[in-house]
Amino acid sequence: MMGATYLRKYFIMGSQNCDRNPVEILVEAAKAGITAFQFREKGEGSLTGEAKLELGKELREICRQYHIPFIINDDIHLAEPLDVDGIHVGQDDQPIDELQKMFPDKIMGLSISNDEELANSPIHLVDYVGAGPIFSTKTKEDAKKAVGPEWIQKLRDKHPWLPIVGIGGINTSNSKDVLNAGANGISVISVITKSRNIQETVKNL
Ligand code: TZP
Ligand code: MG
Repeated sequence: MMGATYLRKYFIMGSQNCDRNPVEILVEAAKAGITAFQFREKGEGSLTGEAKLELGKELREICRQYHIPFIINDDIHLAEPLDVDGIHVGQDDQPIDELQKMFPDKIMGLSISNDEELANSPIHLVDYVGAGPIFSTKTKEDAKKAVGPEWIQKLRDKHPWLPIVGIGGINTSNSKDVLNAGANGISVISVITKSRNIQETVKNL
């Protein structure tokens, strides 16, 4: 698979996913070789307002230091203050065509969970698609049905050049299945935030 190498080991996190300092976790993950980062501060226990902005700034600086793209989940009002490299949205967020006009130079990522969503998505306007949940996950409360690596294969057959990153329940044992199905990379939350050895975990993803 060529191109979109930044998708290979894409770490997603917010403070609500962390049992210890998120700044330390991101530094360890960056040193270990993650290729992209998404700040996803949402759900139970997440920060809001000024605290969210302040944490975002710290995480953004780490990404700058390690030359890792910094992508914001949903919060487009943070795109400017955090000087983000990209924006990731879901099916129920602001439409991609509007975002593309507002932020023509930023990486645009879109979540797609099934055939119906695929049919209704302007994939010609996105830089990559987040496909999943591939496996079942406890990290996202409202996660849709797990689709399995076969769905990546189907997406890949339909769209040979589309940058695809798998998401949901991915760990060091099953990441190869996602890559072998045709994904450019894998995105993970808990396997890194809960790892006792981030160096090893990232290496084995
Ligand atoms: N979208 C679909 S599954 C998921 C998101 C944000 C959570 C992935 O977390 P984990 O811990 O890697 O399963
Ligand atoms: Mg969203």
